[in-house]
Amino acid sequence: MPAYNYPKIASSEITPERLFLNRRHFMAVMAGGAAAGLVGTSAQAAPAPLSFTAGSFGTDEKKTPEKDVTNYNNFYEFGTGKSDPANNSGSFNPLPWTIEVGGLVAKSRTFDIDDLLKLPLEERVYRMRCVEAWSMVIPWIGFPLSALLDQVEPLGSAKYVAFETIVRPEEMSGQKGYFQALDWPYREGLRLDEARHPLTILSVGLYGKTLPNQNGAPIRLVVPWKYGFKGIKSIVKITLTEEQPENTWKMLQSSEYGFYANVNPEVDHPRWSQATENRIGEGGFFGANRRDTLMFNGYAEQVASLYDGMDLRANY
Ligand SMILES: Nc1nc2c(c(=O)[nH]1)N[C@H]1C(S)=C(S)[C@@H](COP(=O)(O)O)O[C@H]1N2
Ligand SMILES: [Mo]
Repeated sequence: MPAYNYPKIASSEITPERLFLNRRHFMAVMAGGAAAGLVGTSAQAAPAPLSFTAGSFGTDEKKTPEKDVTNYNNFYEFGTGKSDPANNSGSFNPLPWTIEVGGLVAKSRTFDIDDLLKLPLEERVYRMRCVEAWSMVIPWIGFPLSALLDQVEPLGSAKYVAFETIVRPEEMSGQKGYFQALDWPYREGLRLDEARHPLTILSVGLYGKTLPNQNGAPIRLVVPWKYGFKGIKSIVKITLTEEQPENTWKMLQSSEYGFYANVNPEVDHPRWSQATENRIGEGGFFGANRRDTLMFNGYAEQVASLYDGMDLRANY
């Protein structure tokens, strides 16, 4: 697949300072040009058509074109550049695939992706707002996370749900070599009531087909009222816990990224405003055409009550 060209935001604008003070990072940047040519491949199997019904909670805002949804990505396991995931994930094998679900549950169980694909699938057209202040509207296909949680029967002591991405350096170029951007596995977590909220889905597809590798094949989380980094990709493990789990971006820089990560235009990131966003495809990188960011990414009516009594200015 040819690399797509996008206006570049300097990485220093979006990534914690700490990364850029790291000598290993400079080495990786120097080596980047050569490496990109070696790992790029177009061997990826074509996403397959899925059957699904129209889901609830849709937005009728214009969908972001499929070529943008699948070529402008964050998936650091394949590199830190926006076109790295599309260019470097061609030899990643999302099948066969299993997800181990355990921890504080009555019936721990390993699910096969083939069985999950047999659940009733719905299309959910959701806004997605990245913490870097760009956004998209994406027609996901998936099922409510609660449908999977019901099958394992969480115990009364379970308060949180923790997620992990696969670690497979042989197929994930960002997980091998001298510079590695994050501590693997990529980790995320939700409070159990957030996880059970009907807006929260496990997605297995987009634009009518199974997920492309770069979007988190074969299964990823989508939580539309939170910043995009909560939407952990290529999940292999789900654990119900009593304590609040760790999450990757908070672990890397807790002064900039939190656990809740609810989209909130009134709480700026320490290094940039969260009041507005660039809807990809609308030319809003440099001031003109920027959209106002909505409280809870426009899903306040559905989710605000989850946070009654919490200080929303502090819960990033
Ligand atoms: N495993 C993993 N999941 C991840 C990421 C990542 O680097 N690794 N990036 C996150 C971020 S920051 C965003 S904005 C979304 C992007 O999803 P998309 O590329 O499908 O639009 O994936 C999230 N999930
Ligand atoms: Mo993001």
